[in-house]
Amino acid sequence: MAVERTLSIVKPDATRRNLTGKINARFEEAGLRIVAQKRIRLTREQAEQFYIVHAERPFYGELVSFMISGPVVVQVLEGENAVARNREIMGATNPANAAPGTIRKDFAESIEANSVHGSDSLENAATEIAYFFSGTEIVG
Ligand code: RTP
Ligand code: MG
Repeated sequence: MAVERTLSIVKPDATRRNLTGKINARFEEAGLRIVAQKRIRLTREQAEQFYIVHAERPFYGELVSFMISGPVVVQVLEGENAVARNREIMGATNPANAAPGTIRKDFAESIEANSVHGSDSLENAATEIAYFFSGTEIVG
């Protein structure tokens, strides 16, 4: 296994309920290191571009509106097999299908307001990290 970096976003439903620390603890307890982090408000254009692969999906408009409905915390997680490991810690997209002990099972409100985003491949992770962070903002 290789040390990887992945992009994580604590979504507006989670920042609104003050869950950033609890979610970060899940990452750290699982051996992932938060090597960059900032709390921002996405612009509509940023959210549209970030989720552009879903542009044709019926939920795209609602997803963009949700992602700009409050602050998000964008972060870079680093560790062994970080992309897949983070997806395990997050759990399934729909919290009803998420495994016990995952972030989405324990915190998500719905299939849309599901508390966290995580990159789904190493290639997408690199693109998504560069979307939010410059090299000097990431301290491994
Ligand atoms: P993410 O990209 O946020 O890490 O989530 P994911 O891979 O588990 O799910 P994906 O299929 O990429 O969907 C992106 C986000 O869109 C919202 N969604 N809403 N209403 C719906 O049926 C629906 N389906 C997906 C969720 O916020 C999901 O995380
Ligand atoms: Mg996805």
